Amino acid sequence: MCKQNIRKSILYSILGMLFLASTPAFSQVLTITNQTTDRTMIVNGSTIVLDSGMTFTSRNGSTFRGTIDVILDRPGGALNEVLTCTFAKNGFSHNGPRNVSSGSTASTTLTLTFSVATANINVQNALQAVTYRAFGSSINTQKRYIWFMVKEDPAFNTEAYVHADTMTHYYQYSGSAVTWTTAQANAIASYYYGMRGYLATLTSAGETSKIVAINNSTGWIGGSDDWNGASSDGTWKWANGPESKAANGGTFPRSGSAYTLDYAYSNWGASEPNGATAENKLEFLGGGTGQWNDFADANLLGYHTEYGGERALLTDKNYIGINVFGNNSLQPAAGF
Ligand SMILES: [Ca+2]
Ligand SMILES: [Ca+2]
Ligand SMILES: [Ca+2]
Repeated sequence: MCKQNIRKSILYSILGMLFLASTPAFSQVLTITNQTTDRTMIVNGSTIVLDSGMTFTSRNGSTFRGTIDVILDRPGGALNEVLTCTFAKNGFSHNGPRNVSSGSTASTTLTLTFSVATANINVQNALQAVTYRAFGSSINTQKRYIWFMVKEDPAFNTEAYVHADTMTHYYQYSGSAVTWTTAQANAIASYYYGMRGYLATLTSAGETSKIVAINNSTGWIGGSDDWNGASSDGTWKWANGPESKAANGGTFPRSGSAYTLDYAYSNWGASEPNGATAENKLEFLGGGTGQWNDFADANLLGYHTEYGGERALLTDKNYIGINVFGNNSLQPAAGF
């Protein structure tokens, strides 16, 4: 190796190390201290702060740009409810107060917008200043759920990808070698930024390029053609994620001609799929252009998890619960 090539290879190793060092871990960025203890709202009583202990750390560890949705799920009833935020700072805005009128079962979203790179402490202060109040003439004690979904501006975070649904999606690779079925169970059991995980669903060349750029490793993704046993062989669907809820269950090429396609995009390798009923799960082939292979479920591979388009589940406890009580009757006695 000549001197120049040695220098080059050292440079590449340093760049490689920098790249690895700059890939943030998928630790939760937003913690809710009140997530295991439901809050209490006395109808017509004082406004409550949702969580004065909430913490926030962005993926880069110091600053954040983007939006955070605070979503109130409402069971209806004769109450008016308001979400808003009392924090103010240049570069920060929100669409509050968000009012839900009496009788409506619609959920409502307070969106906190950080239009410039903002120090994490200010984002945290804004989250700690989100308030809730219920008022009206009657009581609906069904629990309210307030969810948080963080959407980083993709121009600020090159890892994020703006999906066709206009949401920012994130992709995480796990190197632990498991079957497709285990990989899917693991993906669905994970959540991030308030979003449910699922085995990646790749519906455009742009989305494929994003995974290739982030982590071009061989692994399971979310397609399957045995969703109805052997009788569905040859008809491929996205088996999880928002795509699986499309009109035809998430069909993509090559699917049988009897099926209408939900998604036009596919990225099969040459002569794939070739496994008939012996290969019914979708493998992303690393190191190249992200082509696909149909492969048997029992093969042990890493897997690509995607987050975006689906909210975290109740079991994730990624919410604040609020119990609404009447002024005199249903609230717990002092000391409880
Ligand atoms: Ca996707
Ligand atoms: Ca098959
Ligand atoms: Ca194959």
